[in-house]
Amino acid sequence: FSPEGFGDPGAGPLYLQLHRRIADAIASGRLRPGDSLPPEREMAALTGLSRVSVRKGVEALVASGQLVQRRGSGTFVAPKVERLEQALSLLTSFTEDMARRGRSVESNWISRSLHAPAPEEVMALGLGAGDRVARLERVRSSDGVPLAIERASLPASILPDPEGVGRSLYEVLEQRGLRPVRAVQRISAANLGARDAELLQVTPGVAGLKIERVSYLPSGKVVEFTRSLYRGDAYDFAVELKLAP
Ligand code: 16G
Repeated sequence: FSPEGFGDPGAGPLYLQLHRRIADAIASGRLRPGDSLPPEREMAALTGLSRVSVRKGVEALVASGQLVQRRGSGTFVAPKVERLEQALSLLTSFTEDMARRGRSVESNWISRSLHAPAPEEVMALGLGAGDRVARLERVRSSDGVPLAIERASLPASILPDPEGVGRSLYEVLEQRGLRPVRAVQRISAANLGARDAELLQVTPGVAGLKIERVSYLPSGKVVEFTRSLYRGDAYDFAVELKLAP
């Protein structure tokens, strides 16, 4: 960051010039994913621009996803996220999806324990009076990049020991002969709130995909009711369509 070159008549508004300069530095690799940017005040002093121009330039790069702002810790070059194409017609687990792509899987547990069910869990899981629910909450990452937050609820009759789930929920269900064979999934748009954005290491307010999956045993019994938030900048969901009869 230096004052040279700013203010060229004809080069457009100052904030756009800063925007271009940072975007060029990212494109050329001079600024790398994860690098931190100086605080606004310092950038203003280094470039001779006003703090308002610096803020506007940085905000535009945050909005386009090139920079990420994290509460309390500053502004960083966004990690490089490779978009993943995910088939919508196959009932697979996160662990299987990543293994098939030859990618690593990391799960950061937020919680896994038994609870009295909330009304929507009673409805979705078809629970009776006094039934308990196992809740698994985790951030799913691959190759070091957080991709989704998953909040799964299962009847305690299916998963009485949520602490026993290590790497893969579906692996545990499979071992017990309780692997789901059918699921209904709903996808909708969501802007990520402050806490979820922090867990996914993105800027609060960016677009995410809310996915609800209810999966079933061959008997028709519900196995899981999972609410997930997937990063909008990391996933493309694809499905094959056939001619309507
Ligand atoms: C997938 C499922 C989720 C399931 C999980 C099990 C979606 C949107 N969600 O992420 O419902 O609980 O896989 O994964 O696809 P695991 O066996 O790796 O724990």
